[in-house]
Amino acid sequence: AVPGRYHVYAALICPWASRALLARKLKKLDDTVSVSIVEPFLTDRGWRFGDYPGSDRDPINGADFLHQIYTLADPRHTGRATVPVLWDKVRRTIVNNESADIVRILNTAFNDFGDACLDLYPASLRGLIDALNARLYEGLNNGVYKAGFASSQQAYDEAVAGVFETLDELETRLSDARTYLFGEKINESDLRLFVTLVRFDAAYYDVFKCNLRRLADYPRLTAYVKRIMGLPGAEETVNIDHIKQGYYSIKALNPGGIVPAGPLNSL
Ligand SMILES: N[C@@H](CCC(=O)N[C@@H](CS)C(=O)NCC(=O)O)C(=O)O
Repeated sequence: AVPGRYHVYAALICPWASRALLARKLKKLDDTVSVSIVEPFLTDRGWRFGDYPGSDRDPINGADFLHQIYTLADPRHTGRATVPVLWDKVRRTIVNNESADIVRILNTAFNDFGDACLDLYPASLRGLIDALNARLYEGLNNGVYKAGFASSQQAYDEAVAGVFETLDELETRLSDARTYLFGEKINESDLRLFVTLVRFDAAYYDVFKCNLRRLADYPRLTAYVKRIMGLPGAEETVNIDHIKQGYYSIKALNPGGIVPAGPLNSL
């Protein structure tokens, strides 16, 4: 991999895209892999580039909508156009559009240019990381979406119970004063947990009805989120305005489109 060849298309509302953005920052790849951020509202035609504060135009392909990037890569593409996208400027195509893969690509493919000492998926922990990732996905990353988009009371009840069981468990896990989920070194499980926690009070608590407790009610998880926010560059991957604008623009969940004023002190 060479500097300048690759580009990430991302949305700051999107937790999946944000884990790729956070990996890029922590691996110190700002100058190696460029980024464009779409506007926070998912339109009828999908993600759009534009002038909303904190968003970008597309300097690479001049696209107005993300689906144009997918069509450039494959003219027959008709499916969803999701973020994140890792784009190859030389071959003019999509390298990968799965955030889990993109995090691992950023972790290993650019070590001549970024921080080679940081390993987000160390070989000795892979089994444990995979197992925790699965738990985080089920209970939190996807758990909040299952609660938010539940179409029956029972599905909602089950999902929301799972969300708070997972949060309780993680609060306990951090009770031995460890810095990160696996001790003193951050890895990809932390990235996955962080992106969901950082959206919790501003979006999931209300829009997704995950309102048994706030993140702010979990002292250790709150401190953990602030700790990761304090890592160089991490804060640039978090935009509470985009998160609120994005989630509250989901018509099925918030037909009037009103974005609430609070919460105050949301990180
Ligand atoms: N498998 C993807 C999922 C990404 C994803 O679901 N992105 C959502 C935003 S959070 C998206 O772009 N949705 C666009 C659409 O549904 O049209 C990943 O983890 O990278």
